[in-house]
Amino acid sequence: MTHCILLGAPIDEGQRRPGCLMGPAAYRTAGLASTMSSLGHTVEDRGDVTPSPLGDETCTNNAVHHLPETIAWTSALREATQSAMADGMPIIMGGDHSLALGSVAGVAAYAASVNRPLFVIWLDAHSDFHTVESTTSGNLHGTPMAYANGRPGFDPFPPFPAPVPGENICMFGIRSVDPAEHAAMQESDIAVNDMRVLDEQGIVAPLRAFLDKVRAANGLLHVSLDVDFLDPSIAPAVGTTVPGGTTFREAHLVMELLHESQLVTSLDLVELNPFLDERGRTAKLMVDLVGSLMGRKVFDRPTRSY
Ligand code: B3U
Ligand code: MN
Ligand code: MN
Repeated sequence: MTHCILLGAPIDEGQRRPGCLMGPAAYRTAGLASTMSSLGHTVEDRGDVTPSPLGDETCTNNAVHHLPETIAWTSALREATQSAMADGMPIIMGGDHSLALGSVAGVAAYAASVNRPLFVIWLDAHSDFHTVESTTSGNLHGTPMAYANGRPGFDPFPPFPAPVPGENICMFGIRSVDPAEHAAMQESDIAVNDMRVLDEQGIVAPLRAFLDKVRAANGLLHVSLDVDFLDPSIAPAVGTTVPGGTTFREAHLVMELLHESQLVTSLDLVELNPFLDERGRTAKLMVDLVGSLMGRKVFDRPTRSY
């Protein structure tokens, strides 16, 4: 039984397509809380986080937009996530992926305070490995993984509390990487499981290998689930659709394996844009995936010893 703490992060400013700010309401409407309580968990909805007061930060990259707003969200979410970690499993309902600048910072600060290493699984079509300096779109939702990894190029932001080393980061579903991200990732130890890897090896082997590492290190595990990890044919409610994403069955399998591992300690749900949805189907699919992550299954399987 897990104590699940819902935090709403109605953020739109990390990209240019309005609508992600309706995400938390859509998750509540689609029954996220009742899904978890029906699986025997306790649920506490702490409502929507309020951004910290706006600063006047600037940067030299003219493409970047909503920098002070994003920094204000980052500091509020960092605090809210760090304190939720002490009480249970935070589930941050976005909101675009810029919310992970704050959520992962909060989890990292907590991990450092309890002296445990942090591991991150990034489920996304994109690597989100830009810095404030390298982004050409100026959309800061393309930067949180680089911030968490401690890359330079985030001067206007508070320093990341305890950077996550590349070998503690594992990405799945990747199929859209910009040249600057590509160059930086070549230099890092991040396990990048792009769609080619998933097509060739399946999702199970690389995921189990990473979970084995987390378990061996007694790590905390943060999962960041971007709607565009999924194929747009099953999850249309996202601003940046990229064809060739994971299937319904692959996505549920990832969630089931994550549940079986009992390692996940925090979760982001990001990039849902309910304005682009078809009768709530993407919101419902995301809630169903959380159901699998939290233990919904048809039959019990013998527990795998890691
Ligand atoms: N890498 C591109 C595209 C992108 C990143 N994240 C999303 N899209 N959702 C950029 O704008 O940084
Ligand atoms: Mn993303
Ligand atoms: Mn994405």
